[in-house]
Amino acid sequence: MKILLYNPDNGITRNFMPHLWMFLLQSLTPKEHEVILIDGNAKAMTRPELVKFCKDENIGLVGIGAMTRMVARAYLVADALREAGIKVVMGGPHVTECPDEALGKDGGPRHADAVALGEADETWPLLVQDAANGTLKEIYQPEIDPKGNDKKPNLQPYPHIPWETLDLDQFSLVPKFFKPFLSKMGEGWGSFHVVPIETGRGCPYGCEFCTVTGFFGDSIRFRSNESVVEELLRLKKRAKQEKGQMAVFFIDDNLAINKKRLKGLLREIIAADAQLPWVAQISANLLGDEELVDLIAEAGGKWVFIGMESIDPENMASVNKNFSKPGDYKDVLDRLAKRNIYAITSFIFGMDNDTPGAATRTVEQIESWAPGLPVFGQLTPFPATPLYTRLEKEGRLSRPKHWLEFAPFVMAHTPLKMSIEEAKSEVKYAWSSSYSPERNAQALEAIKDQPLQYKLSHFVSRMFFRGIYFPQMRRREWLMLFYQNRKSIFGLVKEGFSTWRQARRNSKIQTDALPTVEQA
Ligand code: B12
Ligand code: SF4
Repeated sequence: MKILLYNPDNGITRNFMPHLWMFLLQSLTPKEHEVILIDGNAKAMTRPELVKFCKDENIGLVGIGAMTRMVARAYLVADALREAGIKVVMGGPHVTECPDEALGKDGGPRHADAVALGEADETWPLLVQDAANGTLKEIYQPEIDPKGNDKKPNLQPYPHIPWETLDLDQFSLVPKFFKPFLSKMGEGWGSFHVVPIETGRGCPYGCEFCTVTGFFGDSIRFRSNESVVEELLRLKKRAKQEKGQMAVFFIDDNLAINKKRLKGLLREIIAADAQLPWVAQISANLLGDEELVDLIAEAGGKWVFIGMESIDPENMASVNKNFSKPGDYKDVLDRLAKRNIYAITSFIFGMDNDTPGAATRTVEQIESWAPGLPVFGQLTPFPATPLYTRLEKEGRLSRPKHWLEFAPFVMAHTPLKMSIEEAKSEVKYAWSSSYSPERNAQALEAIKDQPLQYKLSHFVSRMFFRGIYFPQMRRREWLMLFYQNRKSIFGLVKEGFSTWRQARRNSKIQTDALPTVEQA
C-alpha cells in the first residue's frame, strides 16, 4: 500500500523546519509499504491538486497531523480526500484532545475514518496493517497501564530515521536558483536544512496553558546519548557531502530538564566531534549553571528558546509557572550572550494580571537586556489544558471552539483586566516596536564588537522572525523590508567587504613571506 503523510500549511509562514512526526512514522511503517511525505508549508498544493496526486499515485491511506491552530485546514483537506473515496487517519495533539470532533461524534461533520490518539509510535504499524487489510478501526490508542494511563514508548531503542538518504529537497531554505553559486561559498551553502531531533519526551512542570504534560506525561523518557550522537554524525556527514549547512532543533520541551543527563550528552557530542549548530528550548530556571552554559556553547548551541511568558511574577503564578522568575531573566540572557548564544524569548499577553500598557512595559525591559529574538502571542486556552477547564468553569470562554474559527492573535476568552481588543493591540505594539528598522539597528549596535558572522546571523534571524507576525510571503514584502532596513544592510555589507579584503591582504602577506623553492 502507498501511504501519504500530510501536514497542512499554517497559512502564515513557510515552515523553517519539517515536522518530526512524519519522519518518525515513516521509519516505523512496515517495510512492505511505501510512504510519501508532503508538508503543505514547504510544498503548497490546492485541495484538488492533492486529491489528484493521491488518485494518480494510488494512495491507499492518508495520515494527517495537526496542531489545534491548523486543524480547521486539516479538516478541509481530510474532507476533500474522503469525498474522493480515500481513507484518512488523523493524529497529533488536537485530535487526541478532541477525538469526537474528528470522528463527527460531537454533532458536527465527520472528518476522519480513524484517529490515532496520543503517542502513535506503537499503534501506527498496527493501524497500517489494518488499513492494508481493509479492517481499519475508528480509534487507535496506546495500551493502558494499571493506573489507567497510556503506556508510553520508552525511546530506547529509538527508530532509525535515515536522514542521510531522505529526500529533503522540499525543506531546504536555500532557493534552487542560488544553489550552484552558494554551494561554492566557504564550506558550502548549497542547501540549508533545520532538522528536528528529540532526545527525550515529557515535562513534569504542568504549566496551566500547556498541553505537553497532559499529552506526553510528567515522567521523562530519554533516548540513549549514543543514539543522539550517531544521528548528529549522520547529519553532519550529509551536510558535508552535499556542500550545504545543517542545523538542528532539539525539540524536547525542556532540553535541560535533567541537567546531569544533558551535561553527559553534551560532553559526548563534543568528544565525538558531532557538533552542528543547534537551537533548543530550555526554561530560564535551568540556565543559572555556568558549567552547563559552557557545555552548551562548546557543543554547538547557538540559540535557546525560553518561554518567559511575562515580566510580572503575579502572572507567572496565575499560570502555575512560578518556577521561572522574571527577576532572573537579565542575568540568564547575559550569561548566554557572553558565549555568543542568543535567546528566542517568548511572551504572552492577556494574562489575568495584564493591564493596558503591558506590552510597553515588557518591550522596555527586553530592550534593556542582551538582544535576542522576542516573540509575542496571547494567552490561548488549548483544549484539555487546565487553563481551558478553568476558563470554561468561570464562563469566560468567548469562542469555546476557537480553532474552528481561527483568527490569528485574537483571544478566545476575556482577560480580567483588559478587553480582547486591547490584548490584540498589545501584541501588535510589541511586534511592531521589537522589529522596527530602528530596533533592528539598535540590536546590531549592541553586538557591534562581535564577529561579523554573529551580527549577520542575528540580523537574518530578525528578518525571518518578524514574519511570524507580519505577512512576508511575497517578493514585494521582502523588497520593502530590505528597503526599510537598508542602513543596517549597508553597514553589514560594508563590514563584510572590508573583512574579506583584509583576509585577502593577510593571505597575500603570508604567501609573499613564504620562501620560494630557490630560496629554500
Ligand atoms: C517543534 C514544535 C514547534 C515548531 C513547529 C513544528 C515543527 N516544524 O516541528 C515551531 C517552533 C515552529 C512551533 C510553533 C508553534 N507551536 Co509548537 N511545538 C513543537 C514541539 C516542541 C515539538 C513537536 C514535535 O515534533 N514533537 C515530537 C513528536 C514525536 O510528537 P508529535 O508531533 O506529537 O507526534 C506524535 C503523536 O502526536 C503522533 N502524531 C502526530 N501527528 C500524527 C499524524 C498521524 C496521522 C498519526 C497517526 C499520528 C500522529 O505520532 C507522533 C509519535 O508518537 C511541540 C511540543 C511537543 N513536545 O510535541 C510544540 C506544540 C506542538 N506546539 C504548540 C503550539 C501551541 C505552537 C504555536 C501555536 C505556538 C505559538 N503560540 O505561536 C506555534 C504555531 C506554529 C505554526 N504557526 O505553525 C503546542 C500545540 C498544542 C495544540 N493542541 O495544538 C505544542 C504541543 C506545545 C504546547 N506548549 O502545548 N512548534
Ligand atoms: S510550558 Fe514548557 S515547562 Fe511548562 S509544562 Fe509546557 S513544556 Fe513544560
